[in-house]
Amino acid sequence: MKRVLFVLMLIIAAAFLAACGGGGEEASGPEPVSFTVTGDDAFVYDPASLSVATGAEVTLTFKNIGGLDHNWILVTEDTDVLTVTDANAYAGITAGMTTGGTEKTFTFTAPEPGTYKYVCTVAGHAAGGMVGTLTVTE
Ligand SMILES: [Cu+2]
Repeated sequence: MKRVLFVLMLIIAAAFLAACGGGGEEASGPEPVSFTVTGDDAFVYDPASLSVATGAEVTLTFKNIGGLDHNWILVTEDTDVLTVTDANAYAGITAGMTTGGTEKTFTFTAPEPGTYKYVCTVAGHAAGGMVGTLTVTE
């Protein structure tokens, strides 16, 4: 009888260890992502929409393929893009002013889930259509 109990305890212990060891493959968070967005003198961002999981580390390259200055700043969805300045960048997420033919690469952590906009703050550019959408998912 004692032996049966001992074997039973061994089986329970083995099952317990197996259950605990199984968690090793679990991801620790969302995968990091890299985006390249171009901006041009027709006031077009390409792509004009991006999607990323909240908490993901984002490496963004903003490539100014025009001749004018352009930039890429993140703002909340309800921001009036016609009056926005670099100082309004959500959580300081901005490429900064980027001269024609140059690019800037920077990283940020994807914010809380929701819809955000990215916009060029050079006078007249957002009005001309230089606005994109960043969707942050759960
Ligand atoms: Cu611009």
